[in-house]
Amino acid sequence: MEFDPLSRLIIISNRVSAPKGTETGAQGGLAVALSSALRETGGIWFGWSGERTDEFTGHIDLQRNQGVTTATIDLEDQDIDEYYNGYANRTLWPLFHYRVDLAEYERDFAGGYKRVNERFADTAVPLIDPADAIWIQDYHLFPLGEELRKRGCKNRIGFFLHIPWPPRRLLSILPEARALVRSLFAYDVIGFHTDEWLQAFVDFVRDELGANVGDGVVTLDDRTLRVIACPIGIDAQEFADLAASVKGRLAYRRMRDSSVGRDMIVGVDRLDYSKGLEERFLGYERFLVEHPEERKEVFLLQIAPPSRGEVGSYQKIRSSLERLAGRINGAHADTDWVPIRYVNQGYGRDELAGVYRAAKIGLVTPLRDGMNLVAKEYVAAQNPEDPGVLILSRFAGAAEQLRDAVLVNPYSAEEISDAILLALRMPKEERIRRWSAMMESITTQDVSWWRKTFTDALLAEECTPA
Ligand code: GDG
Repeated sequence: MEFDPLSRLIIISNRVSAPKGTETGAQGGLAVALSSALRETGGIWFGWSGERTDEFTGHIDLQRNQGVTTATIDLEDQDIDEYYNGYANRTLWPLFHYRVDLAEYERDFAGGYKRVNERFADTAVPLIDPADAIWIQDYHLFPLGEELRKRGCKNRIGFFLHIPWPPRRLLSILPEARALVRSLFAYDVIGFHTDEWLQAFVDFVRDELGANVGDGVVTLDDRTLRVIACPIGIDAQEFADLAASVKGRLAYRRMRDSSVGRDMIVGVDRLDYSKGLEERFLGYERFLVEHPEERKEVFLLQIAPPSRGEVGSYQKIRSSLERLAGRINGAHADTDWVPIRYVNQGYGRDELAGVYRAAKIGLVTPLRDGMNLVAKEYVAAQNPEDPGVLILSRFAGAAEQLRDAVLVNPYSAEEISDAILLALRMPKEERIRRWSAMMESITTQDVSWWRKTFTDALLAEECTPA
């Protein structure tokens, strides 16, 4: 189904990433996908500017850049502390990534989360026309659909969750779990990356809320909600082109020159405890110990730009990783070789593409991940005639599609070590066979497919009757 020319798309997410100039790779994959959806359908991207204000006024900053209209609001310090650093990143993120030990439950956080969702609804409502389709993104904004309905919004409203949906017993630990999940019945469609996350959601609404479960739909009282598994993709062709761009080739050459004939293993992750970085370093160390003959033939480049630095658990993971990298390098380095190059800064997407292409192994071992785009980017950047090997955690959503990666349990140092050896010794024909199958999958289900699949499902719904 194509977009009705009269329906605009209103995308609402925590942060808004406006197209910035024409520099290649200035925007992330999701931002590019959402911007291109808006360019095709017309509409608005609404969310927090990332800026602070002394007093929330509801003032909207409307901008138009490269055919995309953005509408942003500033938030107060208390909002940012309780909603963003608090409920979103100290409560929901750890719990939804199975880290019950790190999740904090404070009523102030829950209160701030509710208040900011109300503020989003209050300010967004005047921008919405009756024929618009609304698409809300991610765990920061679970209750926004319900808040919009309370304000009389009868539009089709969809929600996409970018992180895992946890098992029922885990989610029950959240004091507000039942009310929060009940609020999701305000939506018409909810999308998840995988069947596993979708099924966990269905289990919760059936067993905890008593919802009826049908074929792709769940019903609670008078509300029926469609649920779909719709894995996010990347723009695979664009990423392959980035690897071949001038900056991509320069980065490739620089990495090759500095490798002096050794095989590079690469990891690229936001510095986050869900990404399994400590376990990865330990698995790599095990490889060095178990295979002393291979030691100086390889090195690990870990790129990990810091994120969410105001949250204590992120400060902790940063310092413990620094210690661990220091210890491993101290124990194993030689005058002419350092086993881990650990880099805390970010790079341009074009440089990143060149780095991926120069790596014999992409080591992507999150303990839990909604999807994981780095795995797909690594595949897209490879040389088709001599591709590297992707080692991928079986607990990343991407493992449902990328069955031809070398799949590992990221908690097992032995499995990581075995996988590295297997990848280093893998014959070229097998590397090409595995890569071709993965490339086919990420090209078919790319980011445009994701966006279209979700918006088609949303547009197939009727507007909510009065
Ligand atoms: C959430 C979910 C889901 C990383 N370092 C640099 C850089 N990156 C880019 C990567 C990739 C993106 O950041 C990270 O995406 P991931 O999917 O790997 O992980 P999250 O940030 O946790 O994303 C995840 C995703 O949402 C989408 O639904 O897949 O499961 O957790 O694109 O390339 N980009 C640049 N420089 C860096 O140094 N330019």
